[in-house]
Amino acid sequence: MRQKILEELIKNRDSFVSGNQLAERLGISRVAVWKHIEALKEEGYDIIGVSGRGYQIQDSGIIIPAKIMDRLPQQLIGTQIYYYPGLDSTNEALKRSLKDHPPEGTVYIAGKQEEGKGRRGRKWESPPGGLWFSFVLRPTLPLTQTALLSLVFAVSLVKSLDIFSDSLCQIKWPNDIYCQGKKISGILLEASGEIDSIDYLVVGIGINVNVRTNDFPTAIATNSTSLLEVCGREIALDEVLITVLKDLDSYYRDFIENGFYHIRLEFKSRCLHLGKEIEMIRGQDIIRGINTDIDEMGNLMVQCQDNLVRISTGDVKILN
Ligand code: BT5
Repeated sequence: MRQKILEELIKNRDSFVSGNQLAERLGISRVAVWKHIEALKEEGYDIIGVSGRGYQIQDSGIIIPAKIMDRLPQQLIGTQIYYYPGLDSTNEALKRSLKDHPPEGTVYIAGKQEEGKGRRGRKWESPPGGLWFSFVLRPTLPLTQTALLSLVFAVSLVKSLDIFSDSLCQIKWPNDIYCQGKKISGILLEASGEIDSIDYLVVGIGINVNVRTNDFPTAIATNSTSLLEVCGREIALDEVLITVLKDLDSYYRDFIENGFYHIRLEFKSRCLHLGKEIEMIRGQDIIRGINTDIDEMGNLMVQCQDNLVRISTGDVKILN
């Protein structure tokens, strides 16, 4: 019933809906309507109530899981979808839920995150208007193969975002998505288990959809963009989500069935710095050279003065 009230409020988001109207449409008492509205507010939905006029929902970017799941029949990724108006981090919330054994492919989405996480303890800005979500997989692959998934999902994301952005997106190794030279999306993989088989993999994806990056701290704002900024108009969050989940599912299946071979070629064709001079920091060393290749294990190959260096982790800085 709570879901139905939410749907009514979203359908009529431009006006107020009175308690009487909701009660009549849904065949419940006004007191029951009031209780459900209070419960929705407690869950974090921004609903205002004005006496004599009724209720109005303030958030335009709400995702209705049932509608998304209807559009994704027989998909592994999106088998179950949960939407929360606000969370600390979808990765953290999904990891907390793992003790209840959610089905593989379960997705957690947040309207905003208070403690969105990047890699290596970095922070991820997650205001309302973006797509912030995580899903759980249990691949029966060794950890080395599982690590390739961050590149696989990056290829999947550029393909999805191309549909919505007016210019082609590119990948900064291993899995940052750039558009017009600025970061628009990032991926965070967290795995647990043994080296030869993992228990679970939580994949977190952040996409700046209807986000104004000027509101980010200056150091981040100068290097980030959003679909809103690239296209100059708002894009329906649920349409982006459906496209992204479909592509993630199909790339995941393709990788499990056919391996990394042709996905690697796609990655290379979309890589922002292949053939360019880059710099990486490894421990105390600075590695500087031409990025000549991405190998079949997903490593970055860098031709330094006299030797070819293989890099498996780190952040790329593009020199020219
Ligand atoms: C990433 O880390 O790019 C992974 C981001 C994953 C975020 C998703 S959202 C859903 C799920 N739940 C989570 O808590 N996280 C995942 P990294 O490569 O370390 O990039 C982090 C850096 O990107 C920061 O240090 C900033 O410089 C920059 N940054 C932060 N927020 C950004 C944003 N919204 N857009 C563009 N750049 C951002």
